[in-house]
Amino acid sequence: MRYRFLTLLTALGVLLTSTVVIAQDDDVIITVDSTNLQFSPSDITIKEGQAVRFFWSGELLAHNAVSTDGLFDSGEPSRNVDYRFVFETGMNGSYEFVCEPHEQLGMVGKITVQPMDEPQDEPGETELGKSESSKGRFHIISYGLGMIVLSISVFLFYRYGDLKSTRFRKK
Ligand SMILES: [Cu+2]
Repeated sequence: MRYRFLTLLTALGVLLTSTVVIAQDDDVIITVDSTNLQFSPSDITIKEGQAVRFFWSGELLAHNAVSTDGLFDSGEPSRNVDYRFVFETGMNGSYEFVCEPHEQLGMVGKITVQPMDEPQDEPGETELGKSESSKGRFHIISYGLGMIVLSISVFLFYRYGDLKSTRFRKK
């Protein structure tokens, strides 16, 4: 009985952890390319509510990412950076950022943040945006449901397994 409970607990833990990971799935990761003097990608377009994650590790040179208007700043240049910045609703616009030690060498980038409600004169993009976000949501829901079904299956499997072995023992 205790074993079964532990199994359920584990399944539930996996379910919760996976959901959190999936929920951050639409982060856009900006790293440093193989030349070590360029952001990759260096020009991105996201939507309000999305986050940009500046992420690199074990780089040859130390880098940082600082927006020219001072909105975000990953801190001191470092070979290992994991800095996440969320563009909240109302923060649509264009943001340029630089790597301070290598700005002169062209290590710069640009983030375009589109408003939550797309402009009416771009119906094509509106459709694409909507279907993309609903797809993302569907993915989260279906993943969650999948994990719940899996948990129940595991529970039933052990239950059924017990019944079967009981019957077997009787014979
Ligand atoms: Cu740099």
